[in-house]
Amino acid sequence: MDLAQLREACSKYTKPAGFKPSYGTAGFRAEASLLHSTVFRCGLLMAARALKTGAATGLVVTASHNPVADNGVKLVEPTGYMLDQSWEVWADKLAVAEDTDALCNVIRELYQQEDIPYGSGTVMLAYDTRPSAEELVKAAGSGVQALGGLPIVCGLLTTPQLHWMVRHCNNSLKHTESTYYEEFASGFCTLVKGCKAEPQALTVDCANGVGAEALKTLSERIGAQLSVTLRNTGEGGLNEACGADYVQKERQFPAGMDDRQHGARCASLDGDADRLVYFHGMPAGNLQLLDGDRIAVLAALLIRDTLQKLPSDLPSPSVGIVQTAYANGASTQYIREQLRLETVVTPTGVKHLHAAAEHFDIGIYFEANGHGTVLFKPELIQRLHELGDCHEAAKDLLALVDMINQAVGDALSGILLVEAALRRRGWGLTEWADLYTDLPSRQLKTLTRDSGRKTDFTALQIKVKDRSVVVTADAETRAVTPEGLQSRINDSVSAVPSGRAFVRPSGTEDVVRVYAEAATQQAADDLAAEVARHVY
Ligand code: 16G
Ligand code: ZN
Repeated sequence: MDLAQLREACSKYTKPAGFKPSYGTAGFRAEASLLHSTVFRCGLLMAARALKTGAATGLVVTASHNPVADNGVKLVEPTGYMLDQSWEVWADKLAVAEDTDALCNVIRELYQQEDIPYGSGTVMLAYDTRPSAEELVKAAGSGVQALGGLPIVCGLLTTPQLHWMVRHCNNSLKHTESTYYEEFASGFCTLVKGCKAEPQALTVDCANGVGAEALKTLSERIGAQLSVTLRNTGEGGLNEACGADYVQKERQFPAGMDDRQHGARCASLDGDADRLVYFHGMPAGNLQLLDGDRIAVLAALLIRDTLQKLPSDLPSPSVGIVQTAYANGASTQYIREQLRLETVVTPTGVKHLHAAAEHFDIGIYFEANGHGTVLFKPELIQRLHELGDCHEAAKDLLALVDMINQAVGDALSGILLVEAALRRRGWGLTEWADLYTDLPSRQLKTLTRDSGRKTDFTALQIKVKDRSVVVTADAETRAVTPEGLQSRINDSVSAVPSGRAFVRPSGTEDVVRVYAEAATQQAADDLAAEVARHVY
């Protein structure tokens, strides 16, 4: 490490006074103009991580579903997974270092404690469509170079594409954007080959984000086997009244989409295309949401159908589904009782679900918000390869491995997975939705005591001085502090038929979130409001 070069580079990216960024659930996010020093320091971090692991790492400049004025970073391990949790503390320490001296001290401490070898680490960089991207990517690159590393700018990509590229690069596989499309397209075409059902028209809300271009390219590669029409491809504001987060939380049709006629098949991506939800219009103009829970169930059905066709003398792989406390209780019941599969609940955030899914031969993980994927253990993939070309089922499972991003949740993979699963069953969204009926639920992030309008939850605010006073356990289903909070929640829940509720501090916003579920919508709304009042 050249100290003089490091000091000089650090002094060009000073941290705004009083700005205290924190790594949060999935990286840093803030108003873009505040982030130059943070992103520069993430460049330093990932160059060091590349040296420590002896492999390329990655960094994506994106703020996912946040408004266009925000930006952020997501950090990628050599495996393509998210930054190892043991290094989040270094990310935080670097990000909050007040000045160049303090920053150089943290770097020194990092090198000593982690025993970082000298050399040049490679960091692959990508960015989404935000106008602040160019400057921030430059800052990230300068951070990498300040530690003598090599930044490789891979360009405008979805977050999952960069995760996929880093993983493929470190596995010595072809890792161009074009290979990504080829592998996904070929996996999909194998799975739908011979299907009697015709491709169904799908309209996709691309959140005016980076997913629009990527999905266009992918669907062109696939050709007639996939029939998609793209909306919100950049003509409107990024994530503005559109995208997966909006549709899932607001239960509203996205801007520019009037596909309200009963049954029209629609889907939404989020701003960096790592989340996906499906929906369709119901009579009376209502929207029915098919969320991450339902994608997990559909994936499980497809996998079960395929595994049943494998030769019976093979040991059957373990299959499990990982959810969070936000998963609708009806989905968990369906998975356990109808699919007879194991379910595991973890705290919110892909890093937790991903780790739990790795315990299964086939681990399906999805958050209700549409973030998730299906992981296949390398040993299983090896066994499937050994079965060779003579088993259709093995070929189909290997096609799934090609088509499903093995690094991280990917909305493009998700679309192919859903479309292949529906087509193989000859189903529409109605049959998929009819598998089970969601329990009515309500999410609140805000509530003011004096709002008075019990059901207008968008206007409500939970005012907590410090969200960290709420500490949870048991995968966020139990509040450990403040004292007495959980017993008040228990009292409220026990009075409500099929009631369930929990509170947790958000990892991405300065709020406490409340979730409640009950036999009727009114009961779920009332329970959420009551639990929210306990949080004061
Ligand atoms: C981040 C997470 C997402 C999680 C959300 C929760 C990743 C890549 N993203 O967007 O999985 O659902 O945070 O947000 O892990 P919250 O903590 O504000 O509720
Ligand atoms: Zn996202």
